[in-house]
Amino acid sequence: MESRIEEAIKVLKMNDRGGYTVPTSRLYPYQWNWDSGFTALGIWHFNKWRAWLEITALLDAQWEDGMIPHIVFRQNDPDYFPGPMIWQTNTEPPSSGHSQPPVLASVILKLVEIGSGYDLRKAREVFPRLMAYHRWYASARDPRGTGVIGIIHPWESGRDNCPDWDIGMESIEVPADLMRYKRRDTAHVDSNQRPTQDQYDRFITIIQYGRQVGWNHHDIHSNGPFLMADPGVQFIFLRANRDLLELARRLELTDAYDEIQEWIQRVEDGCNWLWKDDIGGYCARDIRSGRFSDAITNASMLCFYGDVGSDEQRASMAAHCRRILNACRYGMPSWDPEHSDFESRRYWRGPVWAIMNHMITIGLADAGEDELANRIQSDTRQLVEMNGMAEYFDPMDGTGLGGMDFSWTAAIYLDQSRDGVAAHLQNAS
Ligand code: 9WN
Repeated sequence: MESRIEEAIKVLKMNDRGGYTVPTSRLYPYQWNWDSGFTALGIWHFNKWRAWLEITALLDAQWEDGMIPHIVFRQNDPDYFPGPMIWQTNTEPPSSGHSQPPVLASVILKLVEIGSGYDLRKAREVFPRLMAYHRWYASARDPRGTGVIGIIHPWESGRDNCPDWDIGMESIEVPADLMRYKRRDTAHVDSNQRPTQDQYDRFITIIQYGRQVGWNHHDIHSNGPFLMADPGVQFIFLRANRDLLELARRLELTDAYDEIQEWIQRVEDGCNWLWKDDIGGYCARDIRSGRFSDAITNASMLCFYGDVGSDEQRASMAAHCRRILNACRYGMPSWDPEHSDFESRRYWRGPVWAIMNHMITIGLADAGEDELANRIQSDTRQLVEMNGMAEYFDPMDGTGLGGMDFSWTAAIYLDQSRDGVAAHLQNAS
């Protein structure tokens, strides 16, 4: 029988479209930003130059202002909605109009840490692009320098239909002249596992607004239909800045230190704005109204990855982690299973995601929370070993859900099994 390692390598090769990797065929037929970051990490274990090609292909789509878009459309594919004609960003290559969680610097630092001179050389080549990307995040997503990063579309969080966004989504008025459109996702995946129609209308309303203002990000931040603080993007950006600083040190790029240190300080200071006292944890928050979401998610749990909080705050988050893990069979669910809005199979409203587990595990291990880190790492492994490379998993019974043969799940599995991959490649040669 084919081992899961062989299967994971096969999935990544199968999803290779010649220089970039799709998350899975049909459902997601383009290159996605954070998917490609994690995917490069997995590919690296069996093909180093191809892993770097994944990264440079993504960077090839970087906008002049530094933004790395969330989707790069290298061809038109009728299987996905909304495609390039809907976004109308007028970029080469065509791309969507906002970004995604900025994981790239952290992935690149990892490749440098486990790699060789080749990786260091490639990292040097892309370093200015990473600086431009972080500069864009720090200005376009926090133009007033508050330290709180605002996302302008739930898709920018990568956690599309999480209840975190319900407050921000409620206040979006769907215009009478909303473009007519036909969804494609529900033709590939059971609609019970996907966002609802009402949510889609609001997703498209934000895109229509972006188009109307020519994707002017300062306008969208000030006046757009949606602006929320996401613990996920906040902590991932903070971690990415810390990792970028470490990368600058390894590359001896001293000129970059001050600017990166400023970003770190500001974003670190901003994190407390996401602390909700009565929950005793970090929650998403609407930037304009100040209203909080009211549950702990897998993104809240990235506080350790961002390395934030007082001793009391950390203790409270670790206690939430323990409680949530006790409430489900496989952690870390994307929404608190003890909250009434929990849905174990609906996308980001409950299911477990391997990439989130990967970052949560790193953070918990860094914080010395080894027991929690081990539990989550072992759950991720078990889920893949039992049910293969699914897009996401039911935290109650482990069922694999969404798209199958999914690149980032395969990539995280390979990264977790790196010794096994090396042995496998040796046997195969
Ligand atoms: C919209 C590709 C992407 C992931 C996101 C995930 C989902 C897209 C969609 O798929 O989002 O970007 O159409 O549902 O939520 O995190 O990057 O895998």
